[in-house]
Amino acid sequence: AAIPLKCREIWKRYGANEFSDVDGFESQFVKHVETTLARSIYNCDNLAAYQATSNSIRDKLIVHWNKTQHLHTAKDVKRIYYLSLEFLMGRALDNALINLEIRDLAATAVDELGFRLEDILEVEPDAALGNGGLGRLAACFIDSLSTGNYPGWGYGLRYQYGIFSQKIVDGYQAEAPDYWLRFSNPWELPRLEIQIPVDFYGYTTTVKDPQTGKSKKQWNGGEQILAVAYDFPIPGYGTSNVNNLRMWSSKPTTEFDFQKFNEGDYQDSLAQQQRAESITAVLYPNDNFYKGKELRLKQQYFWVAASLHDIVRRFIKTKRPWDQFPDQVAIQLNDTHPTLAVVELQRILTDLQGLEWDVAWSIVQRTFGYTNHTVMAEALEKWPVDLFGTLLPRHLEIVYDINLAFLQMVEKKFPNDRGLLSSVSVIEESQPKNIRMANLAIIGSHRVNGVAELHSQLIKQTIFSDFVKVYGSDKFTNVTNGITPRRWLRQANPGLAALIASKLGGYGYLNDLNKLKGLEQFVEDPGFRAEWAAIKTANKTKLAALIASTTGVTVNPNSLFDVQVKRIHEYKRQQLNIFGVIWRYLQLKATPKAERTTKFVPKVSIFGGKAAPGYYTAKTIIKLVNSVGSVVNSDPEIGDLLKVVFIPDYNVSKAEVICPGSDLSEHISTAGTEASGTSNMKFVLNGGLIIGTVDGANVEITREVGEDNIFLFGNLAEDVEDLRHEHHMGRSHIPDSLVQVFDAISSGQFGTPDEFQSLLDGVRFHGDHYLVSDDFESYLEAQKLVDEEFRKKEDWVRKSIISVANMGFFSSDRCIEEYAENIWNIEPLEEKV
Ligand code: F58
Repeated sequence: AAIPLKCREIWKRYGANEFSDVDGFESQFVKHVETTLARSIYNCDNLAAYQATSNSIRDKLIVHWNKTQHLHTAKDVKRIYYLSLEFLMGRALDNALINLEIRDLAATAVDELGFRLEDILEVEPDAALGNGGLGRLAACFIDSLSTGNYPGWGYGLRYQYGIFSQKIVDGYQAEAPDYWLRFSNPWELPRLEIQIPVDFYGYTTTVKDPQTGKSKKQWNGGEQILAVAYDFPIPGYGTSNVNNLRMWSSKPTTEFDFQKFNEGDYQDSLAQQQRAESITAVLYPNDNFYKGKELRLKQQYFWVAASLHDIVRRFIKTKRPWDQFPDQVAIQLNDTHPTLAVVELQRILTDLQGLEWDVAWSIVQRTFGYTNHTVMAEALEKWPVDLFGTLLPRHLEIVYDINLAFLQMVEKKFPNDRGLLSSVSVIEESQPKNIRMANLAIIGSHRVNGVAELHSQLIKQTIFSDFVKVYGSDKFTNVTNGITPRRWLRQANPGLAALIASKLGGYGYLNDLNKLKGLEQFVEDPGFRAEWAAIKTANKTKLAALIASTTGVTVNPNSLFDVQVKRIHEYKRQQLNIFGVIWRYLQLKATPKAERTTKFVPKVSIFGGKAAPGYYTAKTIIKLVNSVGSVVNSDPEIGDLLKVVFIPDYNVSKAEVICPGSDLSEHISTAGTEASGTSNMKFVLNGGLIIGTVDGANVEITREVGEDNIFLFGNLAEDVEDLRHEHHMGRSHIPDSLVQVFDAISSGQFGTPDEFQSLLDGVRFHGDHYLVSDDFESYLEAQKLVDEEFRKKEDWVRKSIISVANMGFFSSDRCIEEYAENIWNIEPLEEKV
């Protein structure tokens, strides 16, 4: 209000203008090449062209970003904050062009400037700040938050090194660092002025509050590190709404240890400073496995403290009373990684803002929601009490107080049930004692959700059953995962997206995915089916090129492309797949040449995925796949009938090529172990069929696409426990087919058998925990059916079309609507342009 009119006018006149046509883009591009990059027409390579393009698009995003943020503040709306330690974003440029609906414009412009958009897009490194499904889900969710016009922010860590890049050396996985920030990153806005101090270590004291005269606890931190904000604008599709993803980077404080300095220990005091930066240096590369490392706990608190500070500061600006906090703020915990936020908010409200314990606790519970992503015990986070208490002494006291109040409530409701108390307690009374983060997350949230129907049922029946007793089952709910159709259809598969658009009257289906249903009416149109099939063949040709360039193996795009790409894990059972491949190879060899083509469909078996660097068995599986590949691919008798490849360094941008190029994809986890899976959705949305177990979201995919359009096999989740018991009782039965496979491996047919022995022994002698032997025959049967169905080309295409037509449910837009309505209680707010 204090700004003079004249001044305002000038600002308005020159206020950021965004380009809206080819000329406008070109002028921005040239400006960025010449000034931002200090280059010229004579030395503008693809990298410079990528950077100039991205900077031009970024400028446009910033204009929208500012308007959106201003609108949200002006309307004083409730915001959702999505806390995720991983955001597996992949590339940003193509996605921004699509969401802003300026892809054609940009393609024309860069062409006129002497470049090809395809080449420019390939220069961008993936932002691979995640391990797998959990991190990619977070990325899909923020896309949908923006698209749905929800006022929402993501909070994460800006790791300098993302998930390692995978090399295959002599058939083995080798890890190389992923320094994705090698060139400056045009998609982030450094907010170097936003620096939040985060304390660690130290001790607590009891002090007298000068205002109330009451005594209260105080944390005297021992080490301070700064959190610096980097903002990533997230554009929605079909809206000018641009949300924010704020990523924290650690920096040393400017003060350093003068005592040390004075003692002449300048080097040491600097070294200590540099250690501050290590907090956000690297993403932990474990998937579905928990390891209690101090640096990991430091990462978690650093991120949580900075994010909550930011959220609370924003709330304080609204000048509302504290009890309205949950009306303005919803915080979703993506797994237990941010559970310290529960404790931190309670600390802020009581220690720093002086609220009564119970008042504060009610605010905390109404604010948080917790999403669980696994039932596997080895993936549940626990922190040793000592480690926790040393790093966060005040938080440990608060955890004990939270737990005490909770246990008193339980004791009152269920007197003398010691078993119940010890199972729901936040403290595991083990040696050493542990803090169970899932228990804390449940107690601190008003809602807990699983990520697919079966999974949400299972957590209620198994790991959280005692909490259902305590709270009743209404606290537990389901939100089945989804994926963004912008990236996973329009961006990954422009051909199919365009064909669909031509039938459904444009691209409106991309943010209203149930419209896909309209495709069903074209199933009996032979011309449409031919176009559909031609697009699949083109995508397979593209995948074949990726296979050739990364593995050196030439594959025939007319073969059945059978794909399993995901993190390598025993529960996901890549071993079942490769054993099946070996069986197929043995069968082929045993079949007279003349009969081979009538009995077997030519097939390419495609694998990809990273193993956690310390996961020996997973690494052995990779080696086995490569060993089988070397034998099979060079067997002159086999030719195109079977090829086996392992695509190195599977990541988001490779997935964008692989998903559209598959005929069949494998989602074959032991029933009850895969919480949801999301690549299953990506493959079907791109016209592939699934071979899978009755697990995770496969169940709902089957319901939507129909049983005839999916190849299900294997034992059910409800039988897993009994089957495992049988193995433990020594009553394992290895089917003859699997015995033959094991014999072939043991005979050295695929290289030195020693290194695979432990893999075979796991099935034969160590309880076959993942039930490979129990499901093997059923898997082979299902694969046989696949062969038969694939021969009926027209029917296969029909299945593909009907499946895609029924995938509307799996849009992440639908997930976000469900979270918004059932958990966050938040409304969309669309900016009127
Ligand atoms: C995955 N979890 C589930 N965890 O395995 C998958 O079924 C589900 O579809 C997906 O979440 C999304 O809900 C997963 O990816 C991790 O990678 C964690 C990383 C940090 C350590 C613990 C595992």
